[in-house]
Amino acid sequence: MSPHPTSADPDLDHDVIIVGAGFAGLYMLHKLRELGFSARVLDAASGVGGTWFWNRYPGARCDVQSFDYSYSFSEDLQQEWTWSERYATQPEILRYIEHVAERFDLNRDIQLGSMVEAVTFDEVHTRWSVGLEGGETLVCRYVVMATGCLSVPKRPSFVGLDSFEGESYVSGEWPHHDVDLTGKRVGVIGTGSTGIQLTTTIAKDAGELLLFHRTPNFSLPAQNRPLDEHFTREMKAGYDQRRKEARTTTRGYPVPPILSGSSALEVGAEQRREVYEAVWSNGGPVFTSSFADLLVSQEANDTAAGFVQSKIRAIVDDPATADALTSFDHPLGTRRPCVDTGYYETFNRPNVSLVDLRDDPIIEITPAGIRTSERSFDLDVIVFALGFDAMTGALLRMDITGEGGVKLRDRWSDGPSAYLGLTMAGFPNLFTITGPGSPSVLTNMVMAIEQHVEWLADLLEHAQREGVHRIEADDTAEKAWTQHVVDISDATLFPRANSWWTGANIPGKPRVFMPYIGGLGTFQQVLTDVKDRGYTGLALS
Ligand code: N01
Repeated sequence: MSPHPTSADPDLDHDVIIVGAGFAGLYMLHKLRELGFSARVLDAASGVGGTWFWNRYPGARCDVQSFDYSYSFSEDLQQEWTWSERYATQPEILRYIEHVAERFDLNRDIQLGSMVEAVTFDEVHTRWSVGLEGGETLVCRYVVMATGCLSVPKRPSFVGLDSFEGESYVSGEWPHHDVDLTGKRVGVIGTGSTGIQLTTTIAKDAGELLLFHRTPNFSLPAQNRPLDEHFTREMKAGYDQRRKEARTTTRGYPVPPILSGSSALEVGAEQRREVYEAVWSNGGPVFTSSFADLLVSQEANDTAAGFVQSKIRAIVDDPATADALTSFDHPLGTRRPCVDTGYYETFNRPNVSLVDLRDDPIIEITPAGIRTSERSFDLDVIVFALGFDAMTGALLRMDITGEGGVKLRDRWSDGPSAYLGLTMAGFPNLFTITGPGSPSVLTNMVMAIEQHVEWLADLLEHAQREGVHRIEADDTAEKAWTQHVVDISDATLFPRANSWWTGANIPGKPRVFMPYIGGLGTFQQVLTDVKDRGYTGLALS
């Protein structure tokens, strides 16, 4: 059994409380245990898995390739586990997470059914108290928020919502029992990654499916396929090398060699089209990496957007539906592109229709269905796929109080600010995994999580060794980093879109581009540099 630092302070229940039992919380627990810290994970859910526990709607699947969207910290684990498809389904990912929890004996330190409500700093004793729904309070030296970037669903707030007499479901709170949609008249609201996956899957069962669509999103073909033994053997033989390379990339996974890397405007139209065709056929979200300048030059972006539009038009039979699906209001890639298997083809089915909300918005939910400004739709089932209060939602849902009684909610009233996406001035010993200001959602989340967890574990070990009890971001360093995150996003096309990356999807949320756009590899260099220079920007005392 490893040493137990809490023995130095009998008033602590644990050295570290970790909030969240998803990919981040599990790895943080494992890492801290290895270092001899006592740690406990709290999660409101009845099982591990985080976002993959909750998002069990029909068709839920990851759009990062399965062999990349998985832990790299254990060579044994990655050799043992075999993915069945190029893009894993939610049930398979959840099985994987459950397997990891068992394999590394994590469950004994995970307390499920535990909703954290208040997290309060005690500046006299330099410790945090973590209050749970129901009254239990735990005291610890450090708090790690592994609360996820997409863990608070945007709930419907339509007029008349409660009057609906049929069944209704929120995608991020899908029930654990089977939902039989066979032959029913189903309305889906929302056409982000979730709505698109739902639509493609539900259309096969529903008697009639109406997709209520407001802003067209670009969707790219996954080109999903089963992974055969030969592929898996080859992949595993080079796994270690692939992961090493992944850590240096922008996206957190290697992109295929067909990508040209040059400017889209430096090549002729025919060569450009060949590149787009090749990347389209290869599939996945890497389409926006076809050329180096697609996300910084509108002119370059237009060439890619035009290609995708022509593909959609070639697939969708009904011209009015194709028009609605291709009237994009943002450059390709400035909202997270969706990745689909047959989304556009779905509109050629006789039981599927698109309801364009742009000129005919939803007015209310009625007992019978949905009423827009011009029409009424009778429905048996309504599915809300409205997205998430991303990146800050899970943190601000808790009442987090730092030094001097300052609330995180107040500190972030104009938008989030954090040093390296990890820690905030005035909130000593509190850390966020993949928080605002880190690459997180712009990359392969699992690699981003590992990067943050490993750096934080090193920091806590350093603090332990040096007798440091208090770690806090320097206000100036935090502001400088936050400004840098904004400045580099301003140099791109990203801020032009109303995306959840900017908070634009939540009424009243401050509009700030939240993730660090510089990429996982560049961020690693920043983290390494900060550490090598003795944790610059942090006050250790
Ligand atoms: O959410 P979204 P999501 N009336 O915010 C519409 C990850 N993810 O859950 O754009 C009518 O993208 C809204 O319309 P508009 C992935 O990172 C990954 O789909 O505001 N419509 C939009 O169409 C993804 O980017 C995977 O006009 C309303 C939709 O709801 C992120 O999660 C799978 C509305 C929300 O789209 C979020 O995706 C799933 C209203 N009042 C999710 N309010 C994979 O790995 C909202 N909408 C594949």
